[in-house]
Amino acid sequence: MRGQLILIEGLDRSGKSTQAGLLTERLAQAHSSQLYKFPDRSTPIGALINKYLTDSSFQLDDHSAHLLFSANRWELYTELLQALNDGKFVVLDRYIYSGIAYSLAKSSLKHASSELGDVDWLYSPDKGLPKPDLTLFLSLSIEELGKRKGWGQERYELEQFQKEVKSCFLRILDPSKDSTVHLVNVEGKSIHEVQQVIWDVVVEAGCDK
Ligand code: DGP
Ligand code: NA
Ligand code: NA
Repeated sequence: MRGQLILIEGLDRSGKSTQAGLLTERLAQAHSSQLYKFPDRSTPIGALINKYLTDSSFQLDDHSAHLLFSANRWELYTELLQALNDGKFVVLDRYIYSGIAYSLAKSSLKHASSELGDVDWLYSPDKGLPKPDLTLFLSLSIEELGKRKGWGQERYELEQFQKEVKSCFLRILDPSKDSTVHLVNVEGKSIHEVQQVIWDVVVEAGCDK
């Protein structure tokens, strides 16, 4: 039987990597589980993405960057699909919605996407990747994000840009249009409290079985 594919999305420093790790451990109590983090900086394309994120003097056209992040997901496609088909429960730390939201937040790509009819161009390179059975977006205020440790080290970690990314995420992740999407408000909550809320959503959706 195919395993479940559960995605945790959120802004930088929203705690999604911590929560994705904890969810993977929780699922491991009853199943074989595996965590994939995107971007995966350990691959050939991931190394280029890492350079783009950490070296501000390294320039890439926004369209090229968009395609590279998608190509990075395709690098792991065969392995990920195999894991699911083997019955593994797969947790994703970022995926296709980060791909759309971070690009849509750039004025250059807003224009490109509207020319081609809404966000078609932005979605197209990810078409064919397995769709998550459940997506959780960890939501919190930009003010709280700014106070968190390690903020401001990489390319996208600017308050104004994160604001824009947040509104793009909320535009493309609409629980009223897609029942697999859930918004989780993590404002002021401890790691343990957020973990519990996430687990409740996973159980409610039947994705623990
Ligand atoms: P992380 O390792 O999760 O902190 O992600 C690194 C940065 O890359 C973060 O600012 C979010 C951004 N990012 C993640 N996925 C994508 C993507 O598919 N496209 C773009 N443009 N940015 C992404
Ligand atoms: Na980051
Ligand atoms: Na992270």
